[in-house]
Amino acid sequence: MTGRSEIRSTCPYCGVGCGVLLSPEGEGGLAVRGDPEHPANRGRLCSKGLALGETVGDDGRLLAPQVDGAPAGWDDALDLVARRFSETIEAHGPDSVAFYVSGQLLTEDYYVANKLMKGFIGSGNIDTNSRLCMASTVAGQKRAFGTDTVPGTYDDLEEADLVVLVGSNLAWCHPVLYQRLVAARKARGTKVVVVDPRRTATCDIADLHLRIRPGTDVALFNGLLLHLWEVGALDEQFVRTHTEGFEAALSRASGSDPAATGLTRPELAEFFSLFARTERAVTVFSQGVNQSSQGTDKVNAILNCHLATGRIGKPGMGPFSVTGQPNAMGGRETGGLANMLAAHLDIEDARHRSVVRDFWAAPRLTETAGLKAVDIFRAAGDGRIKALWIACTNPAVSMPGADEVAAAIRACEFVVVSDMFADTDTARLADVVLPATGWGEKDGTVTNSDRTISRQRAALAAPGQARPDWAIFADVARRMGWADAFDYCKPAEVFREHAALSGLAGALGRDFDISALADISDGDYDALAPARWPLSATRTGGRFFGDGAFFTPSGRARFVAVEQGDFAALRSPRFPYRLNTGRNRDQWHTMTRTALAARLSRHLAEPYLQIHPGDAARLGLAPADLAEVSGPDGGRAILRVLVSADVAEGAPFAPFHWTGETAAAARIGPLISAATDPVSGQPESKGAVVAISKFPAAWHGFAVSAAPLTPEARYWARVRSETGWRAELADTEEVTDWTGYARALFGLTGDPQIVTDAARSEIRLAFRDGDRLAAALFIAPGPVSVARDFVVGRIGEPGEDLLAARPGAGRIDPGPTVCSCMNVGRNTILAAAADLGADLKGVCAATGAGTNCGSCRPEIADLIQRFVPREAAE
Ligand SMILES: Nc1nc2c(c(=O)[nH]1)N[C@H]1C(S)=C(S)[C@@H](COP(=O)(O)OP(=O)(O)OC[C@H]3O[C@@H](n4cnc5c(=O)[nH]c(N)nc54)[C@H](O)[C@@H]3O)O[C@H]1N2
Ligand SMILES: Nc1nc2c(c(=O)[nH]1)N[C@H]1C(S)=C(S)[C@@H](COP(=O)(O)OP(=O)(O)OC[C@H]3O[C@@H](n4cnc5c(=O)[nH]c(N)nc54)[C@H](O)[C@@H]3O)O[C@H]1N2
Ligand code: SF4
Ligand SMILES: [Mo]
Repeated sequence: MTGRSEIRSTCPYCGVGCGVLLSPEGEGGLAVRGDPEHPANRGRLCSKGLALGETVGDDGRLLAPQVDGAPAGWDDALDLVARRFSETIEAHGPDSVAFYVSGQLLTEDYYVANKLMKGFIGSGNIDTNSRLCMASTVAGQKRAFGTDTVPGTYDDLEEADLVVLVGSNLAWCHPVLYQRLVAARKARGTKVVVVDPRRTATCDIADLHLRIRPGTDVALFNGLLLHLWEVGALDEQFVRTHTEGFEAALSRASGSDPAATGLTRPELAEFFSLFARTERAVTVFSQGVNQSSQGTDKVNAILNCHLATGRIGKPGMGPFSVTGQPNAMGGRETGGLANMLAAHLDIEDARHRSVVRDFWAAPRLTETAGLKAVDIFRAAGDGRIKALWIACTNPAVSMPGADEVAAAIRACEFVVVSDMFADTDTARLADVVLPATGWGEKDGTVTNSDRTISRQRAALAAPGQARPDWAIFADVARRMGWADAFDYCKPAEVFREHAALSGLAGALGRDFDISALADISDGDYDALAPARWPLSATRTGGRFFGDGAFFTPSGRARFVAVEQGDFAALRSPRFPYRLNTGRNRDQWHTMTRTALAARLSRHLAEPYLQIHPGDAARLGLAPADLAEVSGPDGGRAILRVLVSADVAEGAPFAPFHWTGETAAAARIGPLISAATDPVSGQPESKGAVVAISKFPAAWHGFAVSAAPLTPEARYWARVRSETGWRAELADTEEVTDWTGYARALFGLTGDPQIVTDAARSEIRLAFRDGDRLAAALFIAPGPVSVARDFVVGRIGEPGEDLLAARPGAGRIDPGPTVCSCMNVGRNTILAAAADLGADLKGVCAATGAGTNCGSCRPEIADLIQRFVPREAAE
């Protein structure tokens, strides 16, 4: 039940698509709790969802349109955008313009943008950040099933006896689904296999962790297919009646060598036999599969094994692509990728095109696919694309070759960016920046990983002049001369049109059909409860393909013969390390929203390089040193060293969250090569070749401040803290005037109190505002060792002994935060564990850690297991 004033909505982060209940609290505040009635989460939320209330408000928001860096009125800005696009199309044709959009747009936003580009401008040049995310899955599913269909539902993870997680760090990236799996495993003893070269928090529940050599998934699943055939574990009836191409796939698979995975024979045998004998098996896959120059083949290697055993579309069985973004699926449903039409229809099919053309009364529907993300930016860089509109994504950070992408945006004649925030790395490069409303302020629908459509509802007023994306696109379309086709007043109108078009697709025998909602009233749209598609007169919710009916011309599923790749190409003598990249538990992508919540920055407050002890020793890197990482295309990053055997030798890991706003040199995008999968066009974001060396810092610093900091140093990283801001700093140049340096850093003019510890060559400076501490800076020749949370807590307090910089007597320094909901640090957990032993439940109960959303429980378990025996002995 909702409370009287609560508004039902959906979390804007991951593809789990959890329901939330929102209560506006006045002055822009928002209380958030999990919706007990939403089928995806049944009341649960993870740390990011729980902190949503701390990320709303006007802080950093773009409040008015900007043209050439100056505020402008909406009419002027929209006129300019429409005029520049129209003139460019007039002079150079429809393919001289492009849109680059996002899986974080709502379905209604996406529908309008896609209709404008493909139907009215008449080009296929609209692509989305889903190209960096789900494109390989889309391509793989289309090859096998004839459509981009996710066959199963979340319930399958709970009804399975075996869940294989391939290239998925579910514990951090889909935390609520992970919690559902943890609960199911407890109840029914589900076996869990994790296939990941890295040991992640997800491995906490793994019965078997297969640390494959990066990129060798095809060899593993080809080996599995062969094994299933050898031991007679195939569903021959299913293969014979409902599929085609099995022999070719099997024969190609027999050419693969599972030894290429680097796994031992017993490991392979255990996995193969577990899969062969467990009927109820679900294979969950994510970016370790998709983000690869062989991503589509990896997807098909997995699908082949499920088709061969007939384990698809039945309770507890099936391949399951977990989507990243909240509306990755809605984007696919509206045709937001350059090679798709709307409603899962195919651009290359003349009949499909004619249905869409007639439905839209489109003057010049595109006949061909457009440029994919990497190619859009290449074309913007070399002048083929002359007008580009980027909405709801931050490509100057997240694209491979991000430095070239930034240069291409700069070089392009006319660039429009729609974003919530004024100062993103991408917005700063645009000619026109349009203020968009964001989560909490906008209305529409999203589709999660298991095809459940949920409403996002507005609970707060739009800040300044911000407007919803669908309305901005429609306004420009009207100004370009298509007033009737874009005459929308509200998202419900867009949704009805989208649902009606899907009915035509359904009539053509396609999977995506929500025609039951085509006549939904405004009131029913407002009240729409989460519902899984298909939703038509003949089909409601449920699974696909259990009946063996596929969407290919023959009605049979296709096995795809896939070959294990050649990984020698990925190695280079000058760049001998293979950099793996991905996500942190408490940050979302380029941090524009999550960085607003101080507690989310406590978990991992700095960009880091996780590197194997053997590599670290070879490179002369000690824990907490800084490493310089460089790539063949000139990309460079400076990252904090985390020495850990969780990563394999030669294959370090770095999160890609940091931007030019949050760090001096920690964007990972410039290190990633623009090599893409030949079928899907998805970049290889998980395998950059890099060189690593120690960053020769002359000094390291740690700064805290009540006001924002402006660091000047070759290395810095800043985040919000509970009392203001904190930053890590380092440089190779000595500083002679620390007082002057600190004044510039903090924007303060007063005289600091200075303590110099000559024996350790350390300097500490503190600024006061009256008797309260306003800012402090700690400088040391090596990594600064102060109790950071303690120092952060002193800001705004009457400061007596801060420069001693050790926690006060009798006080425990809690250490870096592990549990962000209950704010419990590592040292607190280790202290409790030293008393209680390796008892996860006891430690959680004693400290409060892990008792709310539970996202941190794998980490607590890991800490206890790995550190207690040693630390207790010390
Ligand atoms: N906290 C948080 N959650 C998020 C997001 C976020 O930014 N923050 N983003 C969301 C989005 S958009 C997405 S797409 C999802 C991504 O969710 P995931 O795909 O689960 O996350 P990643 O960390 O990108 O990568 C998953 C794993 O792939 C492994 N891997 C690398 N190379 C290989 C390989 O060759 N084979 C195999 N089998 N594994 C490999 C990596 O070691 C990594 O642990 O997360 C969503 N959820
Ligand atoms: N190295 C490396 N690179 C990667 C990945 C990786 O694993 N490794 N993962 C890739 C993947 S899977 C993904 S999904 C991408 C994500 O990469 P991006 O899409 O670039 O990341 P976000 O930070 O989510 O960018 C969303 C932008 O939209 C803004 N925004 C939020 N809501 C709204 C809205 O309602 N309207 C508008 N107009 N703007 C809004 C935000 O402020 C932000 O600037 O990164 C990809 N890049
Ligand atoms: S798991 Fe967390 S981030 Fe994902 S939708 Fe649910 S609350 Fe949001
Ligand atoms: Mo993603």
